[in-house]
Amino acid sequence: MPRTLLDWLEVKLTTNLTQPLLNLRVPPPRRPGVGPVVAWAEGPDGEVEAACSRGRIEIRAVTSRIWRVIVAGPGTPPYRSESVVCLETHPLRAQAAGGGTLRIAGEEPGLGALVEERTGRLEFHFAGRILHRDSAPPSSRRGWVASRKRSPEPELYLGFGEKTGGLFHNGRRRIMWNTDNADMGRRSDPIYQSCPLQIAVRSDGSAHALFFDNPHYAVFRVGGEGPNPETRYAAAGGPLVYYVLAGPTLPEVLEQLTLLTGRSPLPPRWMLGHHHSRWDPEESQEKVLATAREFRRRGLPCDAIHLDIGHMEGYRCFTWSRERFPDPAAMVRELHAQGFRVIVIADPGIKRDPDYALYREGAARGLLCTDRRGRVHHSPVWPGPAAFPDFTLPEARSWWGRQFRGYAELGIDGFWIDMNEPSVFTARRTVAPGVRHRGEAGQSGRPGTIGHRSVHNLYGLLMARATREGLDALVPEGRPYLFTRSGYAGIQRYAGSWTGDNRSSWEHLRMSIPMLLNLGLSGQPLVGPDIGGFLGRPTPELMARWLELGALYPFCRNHTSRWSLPQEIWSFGPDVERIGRRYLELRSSLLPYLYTLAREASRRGAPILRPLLYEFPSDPACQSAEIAETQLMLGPHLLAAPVLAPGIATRRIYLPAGEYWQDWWTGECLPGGGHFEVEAPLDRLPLYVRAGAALPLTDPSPNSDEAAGRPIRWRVYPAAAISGSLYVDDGVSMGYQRGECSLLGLQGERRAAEIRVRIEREAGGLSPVLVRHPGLAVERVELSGGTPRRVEVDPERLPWEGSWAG
Ligand code: MIG
Repeated sequence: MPRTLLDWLEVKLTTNLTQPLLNLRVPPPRRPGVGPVVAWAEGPDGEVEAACSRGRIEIRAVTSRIWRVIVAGPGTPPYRSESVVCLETHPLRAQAAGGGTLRIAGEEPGLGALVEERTGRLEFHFAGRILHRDSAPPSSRRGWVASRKRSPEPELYLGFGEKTGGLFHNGRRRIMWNTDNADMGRRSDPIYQSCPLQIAVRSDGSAHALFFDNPHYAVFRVGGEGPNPETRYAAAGGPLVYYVLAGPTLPEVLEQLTLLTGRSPLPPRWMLGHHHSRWDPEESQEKVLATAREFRRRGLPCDAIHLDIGHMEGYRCFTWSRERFPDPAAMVRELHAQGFRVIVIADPGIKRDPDYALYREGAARGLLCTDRRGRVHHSPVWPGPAAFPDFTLPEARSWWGRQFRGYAELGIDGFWIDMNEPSVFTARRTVAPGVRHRGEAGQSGRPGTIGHRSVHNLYGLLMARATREGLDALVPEGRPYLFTRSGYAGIQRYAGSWTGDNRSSWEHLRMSIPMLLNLGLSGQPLVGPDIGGFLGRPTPELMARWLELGALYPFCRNHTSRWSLPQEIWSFGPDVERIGRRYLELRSSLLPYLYTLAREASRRGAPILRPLLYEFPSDPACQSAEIAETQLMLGPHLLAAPVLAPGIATRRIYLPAGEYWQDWWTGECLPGGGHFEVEAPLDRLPLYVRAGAALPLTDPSPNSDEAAGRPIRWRVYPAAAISGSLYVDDGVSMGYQRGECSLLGLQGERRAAEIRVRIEREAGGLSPVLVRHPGLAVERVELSGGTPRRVEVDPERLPWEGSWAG
């Protein structure tokens, strides 16, 4: 058999067969419930505590609309979270309600719970409707914990972080076990990240969610499509903990989730530009510089160049190959001079090599994961046998964080952390369950006593935390960018994500939409897959379509594997290059809008890419899978309906109700609330602006720094009500935290033949009009589809007022 075929078979067998079997854990069919309530009381922090015959139930209001339930049984350890950062408590009251139930109420009228005293089963209701009720008593004991909940109404289920397949999880099994699935497809589960978050959306568009905060291996049997869907959840360790996020709208669910698990900090503006990457077996300084020069020579927008593991000396992290990267400082200088930022990869596997200082130090100081007997554990990865930092240990985290000093001194601008499931080259694809971690002081009685299984799903999150904290200490006044492959709920506090090793196929192009939408709904706004696909070679047609959609990904990076051919935009011929240029320029001109969206995500948790139902919750068409999975909103104003199959020149699209939608390319206005067959030749991404939008735009530039030096045009799409916002700051420093920023709101209305707009400062200390700093100036407000006859704007004063008489 040819070698490549053998390799392929091996990957298939280990990832699709052996790996799931070796990691599989099957919840027992039934476990005894927590037992009848024997006593209850209101606790000192306003929580309600019910003592049951086999454990206890604690209910606490974190905010008036976020309630936490802990069911602790015999032998379950205390609850501790790496994910939740909000520790407020609001008072709850308990009251016997007759019929053997206990009624629990808090500050939010209409949100409450009933406890069935005979069984400990809970029912939650909000605004006169039942959210869910336990269909079996909650169970929490040593070993597995379990919960079953039924909804009285049909629901669509979203969330669960990074998953392949479709947007809705109804009827699916969802496994929480971070896995380097080297050959993922529509049905692969689990993959790199875990997020035990189930969002429910009802037919009227109302939304609520359950977040089961538990990093153990867990299985969801997600409720199906019937009238009373039941979701079964079980995790291989306790206690049973879940948060009820009451909504009642999707934006509020996101606000609640990200209040709880934290928000993605404002990225540097250049992060929103176009990134280029390649895992090149012959990666070298010369090749990197040649690629960068080619981008500039061709005038294609590009903001960042990424270095993969080929830059290291024998895959030793934090080293440079002397032969291939003889002068990294000179390389970084030249890249910076050409307007590129530089991103470098880091892997957790530390080569077993007594001459490698990092390994020696990690081993000597006890900062590496061990086996049961306390000896350093090794598993094979790229450098051969390697050891793994014990990121559960605070000293190991700060040690790891300090390793980035050399990169920081060179001026490296960002980092990607990979292989942090952790992924190893054995049939199990991760380190053995016998591997031990030490944890925070006091977390385990003795050092080295936390089994890997209890922290496996946290390894990527903790590596991201270590890296983020290290970078923040090394570059306190900057915003070094970090993104990760593995993660757990809350990862957005430390890092953005890319979605791992996809394929150059139409299926993966299509799958990227629901994947990114669900990541966004799980609290992660800054996400993107490898544009063009990591494994395999896209046809020119697929590459063109991917560049069109990719221009709207929050994280826009072209990346490919060592087994693929070069995937630079120009390597597919002049047609693809022309199309690539057009869409990268589109992205570049949208930068003020994208940056405003990233700022909104950092404040309220709102995703950048949104399913249509986020913006149009009560439009039933937006809940149909076909529309919800193949169309998307970029923020509140732009709707795209990308082409996701070969050989297509027109596509059927749905435009939700609204005054009109304006075609980005032709300016034609289509009425809202209907299906249309629209032109979609190879160079056309169907893209529409919502009536009433005020879209901040700029002229396309080779990189975002230059774009930021250009004036902003605020384009108004007239409608009865007009609104938009614009956030500006210097894009790179932490000055925005001291008020060196400006958030402007544009409001307007159309009355008869006149359109009036008014711009006001909503936050921040800078007036972008008065401070004529490049990139902070709004040059003009323009009207889409016409030239105003009269514009009354006083550019020297805020608020602005302008009007068009037409
Ligand atoms: O085992 O660093 O997903 O983006 O190029 C492969 C080499 C290791 C996997 C990442 C991919 C990266 C590659 N890495």
